Amino acid sequence: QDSDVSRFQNTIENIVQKFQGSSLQNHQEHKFWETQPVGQFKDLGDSSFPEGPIEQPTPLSEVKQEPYNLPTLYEWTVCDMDSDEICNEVYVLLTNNYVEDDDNLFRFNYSKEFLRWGLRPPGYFKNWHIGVRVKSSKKLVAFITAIPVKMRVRDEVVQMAEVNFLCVHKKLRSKRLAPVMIKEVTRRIHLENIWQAAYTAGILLPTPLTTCQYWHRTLNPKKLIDVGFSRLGDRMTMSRAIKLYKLPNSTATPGFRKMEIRDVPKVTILLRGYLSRFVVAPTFDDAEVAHWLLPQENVVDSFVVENSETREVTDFFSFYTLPSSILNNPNYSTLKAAYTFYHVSTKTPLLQLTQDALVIAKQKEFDVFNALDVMENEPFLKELKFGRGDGQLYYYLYNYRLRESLKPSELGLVML
Ligand code: MYA
Repeated sequence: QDSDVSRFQNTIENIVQKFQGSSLQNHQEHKFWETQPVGQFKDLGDSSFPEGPIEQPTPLSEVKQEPYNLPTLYEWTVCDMDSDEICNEVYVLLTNNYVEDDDNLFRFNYSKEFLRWGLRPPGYFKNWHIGVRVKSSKKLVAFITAIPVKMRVRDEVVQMAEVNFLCVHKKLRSKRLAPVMIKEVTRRIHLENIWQAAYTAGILLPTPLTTCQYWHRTLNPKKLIDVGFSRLGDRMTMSRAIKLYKLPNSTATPGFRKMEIRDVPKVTILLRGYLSRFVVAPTFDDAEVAHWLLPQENVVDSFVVENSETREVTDFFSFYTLPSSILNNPNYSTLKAAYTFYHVSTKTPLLQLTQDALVIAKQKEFDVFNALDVMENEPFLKELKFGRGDGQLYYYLYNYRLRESLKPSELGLVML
């Protein structure tokens, strides 16, 4: 019966998306996206297409060898993230021009250490960190990146790129620079003989793999209310809110400790096992687990649960640190936010594991703890007093079609 219900929900979703799609096409064309190998709104619900690549690879010799043309005032640059100076230029561009919430109260403020972590996983390509400069002043005005990832879709592992950090300076918006940047990153990915990609965006494009939602767990109610992140509901007072969101002073799970390098092989096994349950999920090897999950101050925090007698690692939890700038507030400049990353529970209930993570995040003075409704997150969110955020996060695949869109719980992928 459950699967009937979910099939029904899927159908409804498809109808809603179809409606949004057709209304979008009436009001807004997708001049660029209509030319790309992605599912198109007009084809939604048509199950006659086979699953898998939309276009076949072309011989590498037929891939365009020279970069796409930019408007004459601009030039391409590779952003070498090893260089402090260039890393700083990227940081400044993103800090001033990257993603804002719908009300323009907050803007993501990825730290330099975070950008270096996020952009240099094992096997990364330097020339996939692409910038655009003004020729005359050399000012960095746009950016787009990709990193390699092995993604499993059902039973198939597909080498893909994850595309992220697309940003065009506010003064250069709506000049069709983004499509050129997307084509250029695509070209460089093709040159590595990779033909698929995954990406997320807060806007609806043709057409999502799934539509997810952020949930937020208040850790510092006073500040969140002061800066307009949350509001006191009816019959809620500040002192009640403080009481409601209070957390224990220490973690509850015996053997809960920071992940160490010696845990890597065990965590890899746990994570590979867990991620195999989802329809779409990355597959990580030891080197990738070490890169993505070993704790790094102010970047990523990871914990294991180790049985004190058997020394077995049974559970794992991680979150990453992504502050937001608070725009135009006289009292505060930064919102300190933690985001759930990957986790595995085999012995400790996920609810308890997450509660322990909340305790740690509170100790580390985070203001809010965010989670997506992907994987098996949904059930614990309500229990742990997360509130549903507004706005959606859409996940996309490039040049790979699935018969129908997924439920968030069928997705095992978290992107930064
Ligand atoms: S998501 C984060 C995106 N960044 C921001 O939101 C930061 C603030 N905004 C900006 O910097 C600009 O508004 C951006 C657009 C740069 C986003 N994903 O140049 P335009 C399409 C995909 O005139 P601008 C992230 O980083 C738009 O629908 N397409 O617009 C993942 C329109 O096309 P069409 C987008 O506002 C990125 C065209 O661009 C997005 O000046 C994944 C308009 O261009 C978006 N977020 O600049 C990229 N926003 O007419 C795709 C707008 O058709 C990767 N557009 O509707 C695809 C895989 C590639 C690799 C494949 C390998 C095989």
